[in-house]
Amino acid sequence: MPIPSARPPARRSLLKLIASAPVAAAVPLAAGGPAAAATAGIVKPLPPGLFTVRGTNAEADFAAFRDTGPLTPADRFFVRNHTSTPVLSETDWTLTLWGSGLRGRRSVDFRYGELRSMPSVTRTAFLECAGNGRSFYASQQGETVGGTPWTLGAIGVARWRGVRLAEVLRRAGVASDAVDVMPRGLDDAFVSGGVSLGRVRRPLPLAKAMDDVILAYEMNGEPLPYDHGFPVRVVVPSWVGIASVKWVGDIEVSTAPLHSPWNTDAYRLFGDAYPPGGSAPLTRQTVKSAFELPVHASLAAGRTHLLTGRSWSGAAPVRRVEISTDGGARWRPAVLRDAPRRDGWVRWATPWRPGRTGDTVLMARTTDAAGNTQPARSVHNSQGYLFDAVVRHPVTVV
Ligand SMILES: Nc1nc2c(c(=O)[nH]1)N[C@H]1C(S)=C(S)[C@@H](COP(=O)(O)O)O[C@H]1N2
Ligand SMILES: [Mo]
Repeated sequence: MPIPSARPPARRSLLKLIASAPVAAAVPLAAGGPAAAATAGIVKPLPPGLFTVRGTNAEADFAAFRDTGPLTPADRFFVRNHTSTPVLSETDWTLTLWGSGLRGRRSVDFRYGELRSMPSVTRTAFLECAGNGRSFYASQQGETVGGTPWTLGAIGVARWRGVRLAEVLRRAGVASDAVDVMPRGLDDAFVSGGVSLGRVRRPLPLAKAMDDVILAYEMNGEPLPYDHGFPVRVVVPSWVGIASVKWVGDIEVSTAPLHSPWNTDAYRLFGDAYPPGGSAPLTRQTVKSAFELPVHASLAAGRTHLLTGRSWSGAAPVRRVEISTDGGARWRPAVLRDAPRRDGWVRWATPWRPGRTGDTVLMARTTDAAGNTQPARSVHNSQGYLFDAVVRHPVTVV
């Protein structure tokens, strides 16, 4: 079997080897076990009740968040992989900072142990794919968009611990005229339409890098799982998930603006409402809400049900959540069960006692403290990013 010569064994994904083995040699395993995971290039089990596999990615089942607390357990956290999860070793790992934006242009290496011994920060923040909710452009607005057709499960909230990127940049000798940094992952190069775009990398303005960005080595008090970036990933609070580069191996620091396919052709808004070259590169996530209830759930008439869900926004803490149980004719406030926080989500609830049997549509509409309210319709963009409209959640009263 061909083994990529540029990669030492520690960097090679075991799963890729399994995935590329002849079918006849595959050992049958129960659904959700390693065999199911290997199909998607994801290490952790993906039980069907908790995940939907979408190509190389796994969407979390939002209804199943009902029995989780404010943090999303790592085994329930969505996975978005451009290729597949590399199984890396922390002892072989090095982070290299390099580029014109370092004083003297000399590159500086950091080992895992060095990062671990530096002052740490801990911060709770959601991580959400820019394409979360993308499928509703088609199903709800009748519009064509490209990309993974996520429903609302491409989000999770974790408590990240690591080192401030600002601290690492400072120790590496960031120059006063540096403007951009570009972290790059150690996963395989991403090939799109037969063309290699290179390894996943996305520029970040120095101002954001120096603000609240973390080089995280822990998720919810445990070392990062392989699928979420072990040994170290970038976490860029409130921004589109692509900014939070997993398995980071090097960071270019530059005195000139940086570009990659992930801030030029992708992760900008293109379409009738946008300039020909597209919008500026995406930064913050938009405002959203989701019910913790299966789509097309059956609910008994004449009984009181506790409808629950979660709301979040990349712009500001959540201020208000309104619920409609009649397809948007009337709205009432939901009770917020968490103190709204920046970069987090709030759990909410409202009792509902349906009278009449038949189909109806539940809706949740969130407003954040910056005054952003979920609109009835999202403005179309060809890659289906940043869906923010109120989602129609069909249920049947029986
Ligand atoms: N190296 C690398 N980093 C990456 C990606 C990737 O494929 N490779 N995917 C990005 C995207 S698009 C998202 S939404 C998040 C997903 O993080 P998660 O898989 O830990 O949920 O990681 C980002 N970082
Ligand atoms: Mo993403």
